[in-house]
Amino acid sequence: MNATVDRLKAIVGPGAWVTDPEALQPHLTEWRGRLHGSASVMLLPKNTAEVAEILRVCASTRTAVVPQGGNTGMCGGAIPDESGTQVIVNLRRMNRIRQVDALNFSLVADAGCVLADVQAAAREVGRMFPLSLGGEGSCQIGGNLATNAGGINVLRYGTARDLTLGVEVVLADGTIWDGIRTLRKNTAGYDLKQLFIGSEGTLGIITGVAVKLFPDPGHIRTAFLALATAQQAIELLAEFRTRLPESVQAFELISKRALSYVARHIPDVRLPLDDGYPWYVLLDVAIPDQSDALERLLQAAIDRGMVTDAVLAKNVAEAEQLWRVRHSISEAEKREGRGIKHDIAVPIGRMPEFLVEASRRLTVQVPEAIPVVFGHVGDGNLHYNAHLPAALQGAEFDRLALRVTTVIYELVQEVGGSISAEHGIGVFKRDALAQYSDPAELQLMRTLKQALDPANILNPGKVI
Ligand code: FAD
Ligand code: 2HG
Ligand code: ZN
Repeated sequence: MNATVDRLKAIVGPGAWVTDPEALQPHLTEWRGRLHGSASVMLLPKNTAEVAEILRVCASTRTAVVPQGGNTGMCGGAIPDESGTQVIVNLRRMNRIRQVDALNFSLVADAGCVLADVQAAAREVGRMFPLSLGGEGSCQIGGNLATNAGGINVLRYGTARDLTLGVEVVLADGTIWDGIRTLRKNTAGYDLKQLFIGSEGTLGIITGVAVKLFPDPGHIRTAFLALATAQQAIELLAEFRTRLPESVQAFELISKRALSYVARHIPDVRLPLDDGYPWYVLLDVAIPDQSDALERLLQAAIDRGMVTDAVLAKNVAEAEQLWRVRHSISEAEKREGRGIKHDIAVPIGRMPEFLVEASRRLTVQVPEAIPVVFGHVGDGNLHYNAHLPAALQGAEFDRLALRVTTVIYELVQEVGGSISAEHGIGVFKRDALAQYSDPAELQLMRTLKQALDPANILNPGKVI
């Protein structure tokens, strides 16, 4: 092992590897501290050729590699196992914007570019890169593609998969596949980029990306609403989408408990409305500055009893304050204690029924569970998280947590949903994927893994 590590260090050169335990520490655990691994070295390659050389050495020595971006992932996919034999390849030094083409509405970048920097590069040429999520100041565009990230603007612009035009990938044997294309149409054979998007580092290391840009949507109006039922939120969404076609960019659902956790744990965030209402919606609509269409729609909804109370941001600073509330939920939940996360997708029309039935079953089957629900309701994506009383620890916690998860995932199956909408599988959901997938689907995934990584050196133990 030591000889291999020496060879790998020599590839990246002095200053571009980490073995010091203290410096390694943040890279050996995920942000909630739920998983702790060990690694012989973390390598920080500066270009694709170095990544290829690293994988050639790892393939010949059968050394396992864990690709790592900003380490903001939710499923433990970027964390090495406990053996101490795995090597982390962190892409953070590969942070060059390679090309921005305003006329072609495209951008090409190294995979290690931070998402916020990609957004900024697009803005500089009057364009917009719409992928946006709470971790955007730390996560990398390569990590976003590797997890097929979603976030708040999927409703209008799609997921990372929809936003990708091409990828550059280093394969398990060190071969570089230059799949960087900035074309809107390309039917020359299989669409190979799709294999790597959402593969969480198990099929190749993404070293470069080509993504779609969009026209600047112009003026965005942001509103925070209180509602009596989730059903009203779904109906309101359909109405807004019909009355303001192609304008609704974000439509987030927040439960009373999620909001109350923010109030309890995030001191510098001010709640726009009292936290006593059952449900809240936070929405972004792209409409011209002088238009009062949003006000009129909201007033009509209030008059019909669809919306109980509403706050409209008067300027960008107020809109940012409203979004801070939403983006603080994960941190607030973390401070509340150990949560049980379920990042599920359900058909939007069945969401109200899902919410009522999930709550009913949990009350009967695991009365200790405290649901903390929020999510990107416009995409049918709920974060149906749950907490258990703090007194429950160890095996007792694990037993009840499994029961909660089983209740939720079984219902997800029944309504034709998915156990992972946008966070991926990693290690946390690997067993659930095996349990809830169609056997043919799983076998196809194994066949792909075997074909692309026969020695199983790419992020072993993750996804399948
Ligand atoms: P990492 O966490 O480093 O890695 C994630 C996985 O991708 C791992 O399996 C890793 O091995 C693999 N990987 C990373 N880089 C590469 C690469 N270059 N090539 C191959 N494999 C690679 N996600 C959403 O979808 N929507 C949200 O709204 C959202 N909100 C979030 C809010 C907060 C506060 C946080 C902390 C996270 C949030 N996330 C959200 C999670 C999201 O999936 C990640 O933030 C992001 O997409 C992962 O990027 P990363 O660079 O941090 O990847
Ligand atoms: C979000 O939408 C993220 O804020 C995180 O996807 C969800 O913490 C979660 O469960
Ligand atoms: Zn989310």
